[in-house]
Amino acid sequence: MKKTILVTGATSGFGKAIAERFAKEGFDLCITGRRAERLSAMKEQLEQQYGGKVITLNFDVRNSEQVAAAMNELKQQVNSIDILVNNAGLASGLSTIDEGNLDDWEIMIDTNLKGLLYMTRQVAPMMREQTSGHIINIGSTAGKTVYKNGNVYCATKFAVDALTQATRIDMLPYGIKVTAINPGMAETEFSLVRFKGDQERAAGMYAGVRALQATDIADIVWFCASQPPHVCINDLTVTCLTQANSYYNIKESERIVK
Ligand code: NDP
Ligand code: 8X3
Repeated sequence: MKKTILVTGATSGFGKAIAERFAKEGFDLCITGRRAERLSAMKEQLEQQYGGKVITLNFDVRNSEQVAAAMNELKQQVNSIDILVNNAGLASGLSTIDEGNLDDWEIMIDTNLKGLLYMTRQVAPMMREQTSGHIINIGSTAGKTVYKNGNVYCATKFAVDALTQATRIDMLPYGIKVTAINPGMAETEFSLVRFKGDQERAAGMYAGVRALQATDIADIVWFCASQPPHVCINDLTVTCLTQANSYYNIKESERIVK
């Protein structure tokens, strides 16, 4: 029987690349996001290209009622959810704690932390009933090492790390795998969102750097999901070659090459 993967935040970046990768591997997909037109375009393209079923669910992960309604709708359409990728997330702004914007803080906490919780709360009982499944949380190097001005974003990703560990313990009796993938700097719409549409500032983040690409992360998610049944990758941190952690990184031109 075909397997189903549910990917949150599939309209862009990692989520989109993960959805495409798993469609190619023969999975049925459930893809979510707020931008409905992008979801529809992906459904049309991926169903045509790979032949699997693509269900689109258009909701905001910050809204627990919308999450519950969407998951109830999904339960009518699929027999099981084999993999949940909690990917939807964002950084909003970059400033010191004393000058932080409260709206930015709410958005990041509500999306990265509460959104992930709402999704997990809906899907984990289904996986418990199945006594199988895999929850993959997209954390960050920002959840391993804090950096200047990253305060609240880092805190949400430290929380993702803690919740991944806790969920793994809670799901242990049911044969459910729980994995965190923690990418470093990657070229997606992330910086455009963080800097609220400032294209020049966003592009500056990746200037002179060969940053991770969304497809790199999709390959890693596939690697984690395609291990034998007895193997669970707990935690995987990945950066581009010129980044040591979320604090130390150099430009490509600073790399010593012979
Ligand atoms: P993108 O901005 O390219 O993608 C973010 C996705 O999240 C979009 O599909 C967006 O969909 C969705 N999303 C955001 N807010 C909501 C919401 N309230 N409800 C539903 N969906 C939402 O960024 P990335 O692909 O880079 O980010 C994906 C994840 O990876 C995030 O959790 C991010 O923190 C993490 N990450 C990113 C890194 C990077 O450098 N790029 C590095 C490490 C981790 P829509 O707007 O349509 O709702
Ligand atoms: C995204 C990577 O370094 O901008 O999580 O926080 S970073």
